[in-house]
Amino acid sequence: MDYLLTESQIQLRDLARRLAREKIKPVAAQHDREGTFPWEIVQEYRQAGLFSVYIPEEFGGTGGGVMELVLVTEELSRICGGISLALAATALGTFPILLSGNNEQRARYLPDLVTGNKLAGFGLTEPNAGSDAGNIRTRAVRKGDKYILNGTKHFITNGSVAKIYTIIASTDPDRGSRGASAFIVEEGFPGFRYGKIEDKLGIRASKTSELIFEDCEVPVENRLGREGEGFMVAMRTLDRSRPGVASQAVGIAQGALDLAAEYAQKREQFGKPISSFQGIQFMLADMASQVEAARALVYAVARMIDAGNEKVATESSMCKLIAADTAMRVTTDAVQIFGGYGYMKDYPIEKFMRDAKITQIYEGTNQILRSVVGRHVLKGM
Ligand code: COS
Repeated sequence: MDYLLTESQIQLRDLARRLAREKIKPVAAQHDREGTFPWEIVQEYRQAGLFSVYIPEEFGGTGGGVMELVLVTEELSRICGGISLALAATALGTFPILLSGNNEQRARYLPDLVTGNKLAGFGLTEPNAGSDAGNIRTRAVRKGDKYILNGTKHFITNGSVAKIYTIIASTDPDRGSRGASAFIVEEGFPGFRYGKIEDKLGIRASKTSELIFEDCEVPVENRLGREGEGFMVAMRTLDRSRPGVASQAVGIAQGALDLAAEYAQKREQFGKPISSFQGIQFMLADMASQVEAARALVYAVARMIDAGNEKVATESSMCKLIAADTAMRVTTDAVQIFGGYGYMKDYPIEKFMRDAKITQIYEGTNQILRSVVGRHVLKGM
């Protein structure tokens, strides 16, 4: 489908596509198997300037927006949904600084993020505050010119490989979500350490860890926005990052479709390629149509955000849930087309199904996103 991309968007998409095929494809299976972090690919992202694509020119970026980020994330995820995350999760950790940082904070942190010299992460989730993001227990108590943080964040993408984290902590527990505040925390701040590194079903080339704060000292000037604005910082961030997850899902689905279509033409049964059977053709047709529908919605929402719309929670939730459900369905069907071989680790397709699953879970489970959309629908009535 022709999405009327600009010349520079086409060039960017093609650059990411080439990088993914030439650099990521040869190492994806090994990183997945061994659960290792792809530093050599991060270096490729840096050299290609991919960390800068969604950052405005005034902060050293190339002036693109969410649309550029989704184009790149989709192409990288088409080859490996895990390796794409070093970049996509850095964007998630950078959005709060872009959206809510003051001039001094932006000047201090963005130069290392725009080049990818440092990776970023976003610390909202806790063991008892996942979907119920307003229920965070990590405390931040002001003492003079510092805040003292205590608590544990978990399931943090880029945890242990990022150097800069946006952390949501409560400065006033009595006020619930209105008592949350956001802080920029650097690796190396006293009292901050990493805990458990997770062993995951999919996206195994991405690191996911606990962040532990024990009397962690954070300078007051690292608070993002005012006290009590942390929940809003988190929600505004997620509104802009969910299309990124959606594009990861579209990429994974497209990658699985590519492999299934290729395999169907090679695999022979009953003396013919299985692609000659209508049963398989119908499956491929449904998969391709669903991927295209999801992509169209993701691009529309990305463009809506880039055009400056502030109220995008509903649309951003819609595109993430549609794309993630599409990825799960399409990758499952792709495994089906591979038959028994699809179930074996000797073939690359089962990884796509494992990688797809997380897109229905993180940055808002698809159930939470349905309740965001549902509330909007009911309000309209
Ligand atoms: N943009 C701006 N403001 C928002 C917002 C958004 N997208 N969503 C909520 N808010 C505001 C509300 O307007 C409300 O403000 P007031 O207190 O001034 O009225 C406040 O935030 C609290 O909102 P609400 O009452 O809707 O909060 P709930 O606790 O009921 O839940 C959900 C909100 C469920 C939507 C939120 O907790 C959520 O998104 N959870 C999923 C979190 C998530 O994605 N976790 C994954 C880990 S992060 S990688």
